[in-house]
Amino acid sequence: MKNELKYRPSDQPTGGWGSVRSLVKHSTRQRAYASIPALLREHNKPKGYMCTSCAWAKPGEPHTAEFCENGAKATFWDLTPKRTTPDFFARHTVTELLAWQDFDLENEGRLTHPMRYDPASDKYIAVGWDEAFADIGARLKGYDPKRVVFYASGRASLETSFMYQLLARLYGNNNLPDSSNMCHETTSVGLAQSLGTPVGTVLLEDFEQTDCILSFGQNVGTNSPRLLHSLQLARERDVPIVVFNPLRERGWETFVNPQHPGQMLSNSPTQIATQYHQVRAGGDIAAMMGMAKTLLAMDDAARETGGARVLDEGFIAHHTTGFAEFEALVRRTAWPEIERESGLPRAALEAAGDTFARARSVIAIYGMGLTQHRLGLDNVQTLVNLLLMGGHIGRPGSGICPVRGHSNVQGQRTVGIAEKTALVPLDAMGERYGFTPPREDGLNTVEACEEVVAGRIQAFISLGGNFIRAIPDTTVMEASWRSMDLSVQIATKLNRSHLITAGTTYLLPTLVRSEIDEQATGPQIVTMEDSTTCIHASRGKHAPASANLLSEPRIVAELAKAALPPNPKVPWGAWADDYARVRDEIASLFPRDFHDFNARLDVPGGFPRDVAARRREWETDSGKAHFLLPQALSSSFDDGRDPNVLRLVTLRSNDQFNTTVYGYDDRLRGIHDSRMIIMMNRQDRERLGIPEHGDARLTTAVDDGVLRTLGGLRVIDYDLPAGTCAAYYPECNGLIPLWQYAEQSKTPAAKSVPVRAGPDRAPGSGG
Ligand SMILES: Nc1nc2c(c(=O)[nH]1)N[C@H]1C(S)=C(S)[C@@H](COP(=O)(O)OP(=O)(O)OC[C@H]3O[C@@H](n4cnc5c(=O)[nH]c(N)nc54)[C@H](O)[C@@H]3O)O[C@H]1N2
Ligand SMILES: Nc1nc2c(c(=O)[nH]1)N[C@H]1C(S)=C(S)[C@@H](COP(=O)(O)OP(=O)(O)OC[C@H]3O[C@@H](n4cnc5c(=O)[nH]c(N)nc54)[C@H](O)[C@@H]3O)O[C@H]1N2
Ligand SMILES: [Mo]
Repeated sequence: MKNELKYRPSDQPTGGWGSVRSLVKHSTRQRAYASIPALLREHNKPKGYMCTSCAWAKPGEPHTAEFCENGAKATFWDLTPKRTTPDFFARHTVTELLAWQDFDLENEGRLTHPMRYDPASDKYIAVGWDEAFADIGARLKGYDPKRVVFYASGRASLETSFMYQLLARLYGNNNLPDSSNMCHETTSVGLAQSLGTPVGTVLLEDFEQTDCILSFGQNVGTNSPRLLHSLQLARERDVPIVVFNPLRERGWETFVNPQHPGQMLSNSPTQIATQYHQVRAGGDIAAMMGMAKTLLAMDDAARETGGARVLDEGFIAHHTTGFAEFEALVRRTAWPEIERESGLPRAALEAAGDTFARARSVIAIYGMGLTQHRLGLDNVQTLVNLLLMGGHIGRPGSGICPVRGHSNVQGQRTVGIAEKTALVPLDAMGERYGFTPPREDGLNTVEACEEVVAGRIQAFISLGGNFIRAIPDTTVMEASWRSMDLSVQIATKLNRSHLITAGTTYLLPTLVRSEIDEQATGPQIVTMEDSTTCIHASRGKHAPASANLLSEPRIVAELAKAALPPNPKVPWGAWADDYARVRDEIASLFPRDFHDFNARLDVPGGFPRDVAARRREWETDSGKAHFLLPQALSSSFDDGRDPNVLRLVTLRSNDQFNTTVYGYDDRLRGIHDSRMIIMMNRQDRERLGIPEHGDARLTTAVDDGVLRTLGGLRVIDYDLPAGTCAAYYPECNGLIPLWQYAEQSKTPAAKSVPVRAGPDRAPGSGG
C-alpha cells in the first residue's frame, strides 16, 4: 500500500512537546511502555546501560532524563514485546518477505531462535545452536581464508569487537570492513594525515568554554539530539553558532529543552544557529576557502593598523607545516569562483569568517555532509586548516568534533576492527596468541562489495547491521550476493540483508545492550567508546527477549571454537564466561588507552583515550600538524556544468536509525506518512517539468553502462539551494554507483549523487 504524503513546513522547535508526543506514540506502537521508568533510571546513567542509538558523549553528571526522543525510540524498538518466532517464518516464504518494507520486517519484533534458510521450502527453519555452529565451523574450515569477510556494524561492544577481529586474524585474513567505512572513515584517514589522530579532539567540557561553534553537514536534532544540551548552554552564554547545511534543519534552528519545565511551559525555544548558510551540496570547500580568505584579509588589516591579529602566528610557526602553501592557494582563489561553487554570497562568508576571527576558541562540528563526498577528505582537512589558522586545536574550548554514528563504531576501530594492518598491533597479537597474523591489508566495505560482485567471496559473516541495504548499487549487489556459499547474520531483528540468501544462510539472534547478559561468572558488563573518545561501561537491566538468545561474545566464541584449531592461549569459552578477562586482553594489547581497564569502568562520564593532539603533540610523520591543500573547490562527482544534473543528498529522517525505520514521519522536516519523497527546489522542479505535488523519477547521471533509476518519488517544494535535492536513505541507495566513493577513504559518496530528474508518468512505480 502506498501511503499518502503529508507535508507542512515545520516551524516547531526540536525537543519540546513534539518530542514528548512522539515518545508516547512510539512507546505505544511498540507496546513498550514498561521500559519508560527504566529509561529514566538506567539509560546512559552510571551503573545503567548505554544508549544503542547515537555515539554522542554521556556526561559525568547526567540529567534526570539522559535520553532523547530518538534514544527512546531505539530503546522501545529493542524492548518491544513483539517477537519474530519460528512460527512467523513458517507462515512466510522468503520470497514473500522480500516484498515487505524495511519498517514491516523489523516491526515484527525481536528474533527469538537461530534459523537456517531452507531452499526447498523457501523458508527459514529453526536450528539448534550446536548444529549451527558445527556446520558454520566446518564450512569455514573448507574456504580460502582470503575469500571470507567479517563485517561489523558499529553497535557491538569493545569486548565483542576485540574477539571478532581476533577470530578473523586467527582464521587468516584482515577482511574486517565495518560501518565506519561508510561513515567517518573519511575522518579517520583525514584527521590522521592532518593532526596525527584518527579521532576528534573535543571533550564534552570544551563546550562549556568555547566561544564559537561551527557546524558543517550534521543534523543534530535527529542524529545526536543530546548534543543540543551543550549547544543550548553555549547559546545561553551568547556563543555564536554558525551552520552550513543545504537544508534548514530544525535542530540547528530552535530547541525547547524537555528537561526544562519553564521552557516547556512557556514554549519559548532557544535559538541555536546565529548564522545559517544554505551551502549547495558539495560546496563546503569553497565556503571554507571564503572564510579563510576573510581571515587573511582581516589579519592583513590588523597588521597594518597594529590591531589584534587574527592568525595565531606563534602556533602556526611552532606547530604546523604547509601554511604558506595554503595561504597562497587561498589568496589565489577568487571570490567569483568561491561564490559559484559554494552557492553563497561573499557577504555571508565574510560574516562567518568575521565571527570566527573574533573567537578565542572555536569548535568545529561535522557529519556525513562532509565525509560522504568524492573530496570528503579535502572537506575535513580544509576545516582543520581553518582551525589551525587560529590555533584552535589543543586549546580548551576548541577543537575538531566529528559526530560519529553507531554507539560504538569508533570503539570497534580502537580495539582492532580494521582492514588496514598499520592500525593494529599485529606483532603483539601474534606474540601473545602464538600465531603469525596475516600481513596484507584486508577488504574495506567498497572492496568487499567489488569482490562479491566479482564472485570471489565465499562467505560473509555479519556482526549486526544490514549490509546490503546500507551499501550503494542495491540491484547489482543483491544479485551478486546470491552466488556466495555462506551468509551468517548475527542480528536482533529481521532485515532485508537476511532475505538475500546465499547457498547456506544462518540467522543468529542475539541480546541487545539493555538486556541482562548472564554468563557463568554472573551478569556481565560491556563497554563502548563515545564520539569524544570516552569509554563507558554498560550493564543490561532487562530480561532477554527470548531464552534462546546468546550474547554476541558467546556467539563469536562459539564460531571461533568451531572454525579454528584449539589454541591454549586463546580460551574463547573462558572469555565468554567472564568479559573482564577480555578487557584484560584489550588492556594488554592497547595499554596506552586501556591500562587498568577493569579498574576504570565507572569513571563518571567515561575515561578518555589518550589523544596526543589535545596536548598539541602531533603524531604525524613530521611531528607537526599539517595544513593540507584541497584539490578543488567542489567535493562532488558532479562537475556542475549541466544545469539539469542535480546533486542528490541521501539522508536520514527523524523516524529512523540507518536502515531501521521506526515510522514514516520526519516531524522536524514536516514530512509525514511517506518516505518515497524527493525534496526539491521549486525552480528546479518547474524547469524539469515536474508538476507540483507530482511524482518524479531520478536517474543517475553517469555513463558507465548501468541504468540506475527510481520512480514514484513524490516531489516536495523544499527550501534548499537550486541544483541540490534530497531524499531518503536506504530507499535511494540503488542510485549510487559503487565506484563513487571518497578518494582515499572509500566512503561511498552518498551526499551529492549526480542525478537527472523528470516527471514520473506511472505514479507509484517505485523501484
Ligand atoms: N536518530 C538517529 N540517530 C543517528 C542515526 C540515525 O539514522 N538516526 N545514524 C547514526 C549514524 S550511523 C551516523 S553516521 C550519524 C549520521 O548523522 P549525520 O552526520 O547528521 O548524517 P545525515 O543524516 O546523513 O545528515 C547529514 C546532514 O548533512 C547535510 N548535508 C548533506 N550534504 C551536505 C553538503 O554537501 N554540505 C553540508 N554542509 N551539509 C550537507 C544534510 O542536509 C544533513 O543535515 O547519525 C547517527 N545517529
Ligand atoms: N545512501 C546512503 N547510504 C548510507 C548512508 C547514507 O547516509 N546514505 N549512511 C551510511 C552509514 S553512516 C552507516 S553507519 C551505514 C549503516 O549500516 P549498518 O550498520 O550495516 O546498518 P544498520 O541499519 O545500522 O543495521 C540495522 C540492523 O542491525 C541489527 N542490530 C541492531 N542492533 C543490534 C545489536 O545490538 N547486535 C546485532 N548483532 N545486531 C543488531 C538489526 O538486525 C538491524 O536490522 O549505512 C551507510 N549507508
Ligand atoms: Mo554511520
